[in-house]
Amino acid sequence: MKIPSNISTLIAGIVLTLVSLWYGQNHGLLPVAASEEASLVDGLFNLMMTISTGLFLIVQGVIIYCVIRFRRRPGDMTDGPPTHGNVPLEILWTAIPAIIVLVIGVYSFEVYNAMGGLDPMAGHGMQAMKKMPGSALAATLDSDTQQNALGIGASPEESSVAQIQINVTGLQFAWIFSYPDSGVTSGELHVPIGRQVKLNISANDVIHSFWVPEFRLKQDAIPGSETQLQFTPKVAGTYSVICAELCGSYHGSMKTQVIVETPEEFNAWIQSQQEVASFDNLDRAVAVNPAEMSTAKFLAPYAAQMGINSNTLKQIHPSHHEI
Ligand SMILES: [Cu+2]
Repeated sequence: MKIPSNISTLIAGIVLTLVSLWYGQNHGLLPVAASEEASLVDGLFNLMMTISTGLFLIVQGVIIYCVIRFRRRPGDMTDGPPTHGNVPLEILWTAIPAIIVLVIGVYSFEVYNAMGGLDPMAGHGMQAMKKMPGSALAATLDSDTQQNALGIGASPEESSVAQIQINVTGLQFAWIFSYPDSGVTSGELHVPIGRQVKLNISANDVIHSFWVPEFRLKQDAIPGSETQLQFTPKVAGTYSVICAELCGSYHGSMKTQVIVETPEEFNAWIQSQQEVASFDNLDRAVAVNPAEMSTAKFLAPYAAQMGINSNTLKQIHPSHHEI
């Protein structure tokens, strides 16, 4: 039985669409989506994956079909027919990519907007910035203040309800996290599930970039200027914090962990860190006066515990931790 070619084209089109739609959702290329914001990025990525799969199958399918269908038969020494372009075809294959690019452009714009990227300076004036010579922009740390730095990761409405603020410092070659609410300083980042986290990111030396693939979020750490990143952790686990900006010879080792845990585990961790700190301070108070020590010297005993070497510590800006 001979199937009419328009019906087989239709069937091929349906199969191609179904395969593309399925693969767009099941490519398995992304790590676990551990923040609320990750699904926005994944939606965009999945759409691009769907379109790419369809295009790949069309292009490869046509090539394979033509190679077989129009192959040279034995004894055939003739030339192919002379073809001088095809205007409808030209219009079609210009219009389709144009539409695809437009759709992806509008969609990614929407995702960026939903994450607050279009209005990073939302709701604040320049007077909120206190610029200090030679140091990072002084961050206003109370939770009710408006954003005063470039940021992404939450819509402007959400940004006023940031629940946990954490100061992140990037330096060659480590990340340091401090929790202004509890006075805890750590070399690894702990965040509780379901609460909005706001990172105030700065750098002491060169440009670094704070990146957690599982959160689908990345933000530069810039010396002399503060940036922000907001997200709501969703899935418990231990993920990598990676420096995504070539920052020197040991850039590749500038890694630490972010631990997403239940609020109870998070509180227990904060408490354990406070106990360690107060115990050490007590010990130290008998021997030396911390106020007379440099930041690097003062932090040295904690360094081993946090996995930071002494060279790294020396680079900590002395004014930075006095908030
Ligand atoms: Cu770095």
